[in-house]
Order: sequence, then structure tokens, then C-alpha cells
Amino acid sequence: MSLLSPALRFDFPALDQHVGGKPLVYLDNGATTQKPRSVIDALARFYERNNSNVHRGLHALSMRATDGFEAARARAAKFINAADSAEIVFTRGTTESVNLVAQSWGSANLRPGDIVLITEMEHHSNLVPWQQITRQTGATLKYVPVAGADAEHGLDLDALEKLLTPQVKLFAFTHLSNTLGILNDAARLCAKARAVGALTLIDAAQSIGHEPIDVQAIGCDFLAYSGHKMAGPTGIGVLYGKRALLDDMPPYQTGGGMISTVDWFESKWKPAPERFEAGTPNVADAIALHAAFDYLDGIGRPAISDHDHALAAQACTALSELPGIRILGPKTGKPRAGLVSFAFAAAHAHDIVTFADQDGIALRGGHHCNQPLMKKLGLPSTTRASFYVYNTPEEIAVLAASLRKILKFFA
Ligand code: 7TS
Repeated sequence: MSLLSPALRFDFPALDQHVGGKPLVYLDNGATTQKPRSVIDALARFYERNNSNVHRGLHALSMRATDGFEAARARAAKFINAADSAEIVFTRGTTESVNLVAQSWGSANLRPGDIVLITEMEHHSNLVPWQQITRQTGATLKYVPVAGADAEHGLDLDALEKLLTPQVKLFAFTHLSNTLGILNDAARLCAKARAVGALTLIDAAQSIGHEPIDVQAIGCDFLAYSGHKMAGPTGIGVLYGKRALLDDMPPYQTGGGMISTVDWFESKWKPAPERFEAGTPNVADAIALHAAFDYLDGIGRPAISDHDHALAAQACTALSELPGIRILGPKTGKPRAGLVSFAFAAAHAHDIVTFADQDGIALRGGHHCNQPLMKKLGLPSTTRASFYVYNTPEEIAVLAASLRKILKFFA
């Protein structure tokens, strides 16, 4: 596993600053990543030169904005190897993408007796929407358990076999757990679901900017992600859905832009993706997201994955020497994606994060929107370090030294 050039950090203006008098060590990439200059420039260029509404004007700026917005959609399709750019719906992010499928597909398809299957490692945004729609439709929500620490908290695949019955209409699961650092075998899970006739939805919030993703090779029906976790702007995300499914689903929101005709008491919808994009879309951020796709593919996603995995492995080794540490997910020396979550009996995660901040280190502490999982693991919270293209082994050494100092204080 090889590391990327440390010079990449110069592409990210936000990294060039001190916090508490120390150089910023940004290890909260699971929450959101920093943005390269090319993305910031694309956003500024749109507002400086091309700002206009899309799909409605015939003047030059409107045509430029529309071309830029639709080019971003085509680029989003290419980024995940979708067959058709009509399979890309722009949303606010993962949360809205999952809610769209739950409410639109769920309300049209779920009945009492049907099962929606998710896993115990889901972020709340791929859990609560399924609670809601199963309650509304009388369908049943079931969970694939997370195995114990000996099994490194992976999904219990024997339990999955038993849970996958023909009553399961949809299996929704995270590609990369934001708390455990586990990368699920998405193609394998989708094949198992397909065998019982269930549709699949992948929450790719954590994996999209870190791992190569090919929706046709994976064989999923839906895939959701956020731009801000892959070097893109906040407020823009994607729902990928197979075209036949999207065209069959009722609108999620209604209004301008998504209709073909409107009469006093009846309206007709456009096909996907416009059907799901009511109102003025987030044009500027879609165009800046295009720059993020180009930036990441310029580095190469296999190389990004190698880099993140190598840093996480180094972090596991360095942190495992700290007294009283409990590291979640794959054991030291085993494959894990680019984040490490850990807990100490001696200090609460919020204290660790606050003290680390004084050393210029940005970490995340809390339940990471995995409350039921935390309860199952018997933890109120964990501290998480999550890595991206600009992080370095030197920063892991700074983290380990800071944690050692903090633990001495709490000893
Ligand atoms: N799914 C997963 C696996 C996530 O990690 C997150 C955000 C979401 C969905 C929701 O994404 P959003 O962009 O719609 O908010 N995860 C985190 C996190 O781990 N720390 O802050 C946000």
C-alpha cells in the first residue's frame, strides 16, 4: 500500500492555517472533507460569470448555467459508471437521497407483510427514514446484526442468509461504516439480495470519495451520496437509481421544473431525473461538484483508497500502544478503510476531542449518528480519526503524541 504525495495538501487552502498556535491536523474527514482550489474556483466562477437559473431561459447565461448543470450530471454518471445520466438525481446529500427513495418508492411499493432489511451499522440517515416509511405502510423493519468484537464487528453473514426471504422488498446498507471503518462487500451483498428478488440501496456517503465505485459491476438499484464528503461543496448530493425504477416512482416533492403539464386539478410529471428535482436546483454546487469529480479522478481512486487504508493501518498500529484503548472494527493488521474509532475508559470522547483541538488536531467525538450500534457495543461515544488524500504519517505521529499526553492528564 503506497501513500500519495504530501504535496497534495497545497491544493487545499483551508489546510494552510494554525489552530491554537499549532499547524492544523485535519482528521475529521468522515464528517466533511476540505475542498481543493479547483472546486472553490468553479464555485466562484459560476457566480462571477454564469449565474442564472436553469432549464427555463433562452438567454446566454441561462444556457451556460443549464449546460454546466447537465454536464455535471453526465460527469456524475461517469464517476460511478451509471449507464445513463437520467439515472442521476441531484439532491441535497445522502440524507435527502435516502428519504427520497424511502418516501417515493416506499409509499408506492410497501405493504403490510413486506420487509425492509437494513443493518445495525447504519448511520441514522439510512435508518430513521426506513423506520418512518415502514410505520406509514405497515411493512416491517429488520436488521442484519453486527457480529461481536471477535468477528471485528463485521456483518453477521449467516444471519443475513436467514433474514433474506422473499418478503424482503429492499435491502439498504452502508458501503463503508462511519464508525467501524468496515468496508462491506457491496457486490456480494447485492447479489444475495437479488437472489430473493429484493432491491438494494447503498449508502455510499463514506465511500464515494475514497473507493472506486462502479454501480453496474456492484449491481445495486439505488446508491446515495453527499458531495461534501468527496472534496465537493455542501448542499449537493446524488441519488443514483436504475432508470426503469426511477421512471416508475411518484414524485418526492412537487412544483416547478418537474411537471410536463399542469391543469387546475391535475398535473403530469416529467420522466426522471427532472421528476425528482422540483424547484430551482443547486446549480452552483453541482457545477463545483463536477470539479471535485475531476480532481479525484486526476489522483485516481485506487490510489486514494490505498493511501487512506495505509494511513488507517498506521494509525491502528500507533494507537494500539496507548494504555486502555479499545479500537472498534477490524483488528490491527487487518484490512480497514480510512478511519479509526476508539474509546478509553479513562476519558470521554468529548474531552479527548477538546484537548486534541488545543494541539491543532480536528477529531470527531460522539455517537456518530449510530446510537443503537453504540448501545449494542456498550459505549456512550467514541473518538474518530478519519483520513483523506492530504493526510500524512507525520500527522498520525502528532495524533498519537497528543493522545498520550491527554491520557496522562486523565490518569
Ligand atoms: N451515511 C453515512 C454512512 C454517513 O457517514 C453520513 C454522515 C451520512 C449518511 C449522512 O450524510 P449527509 O451528508 O446527508 O449528512 N456522517 C457523518 C459523520 O460520520 N460525521 O458527521 C457526519
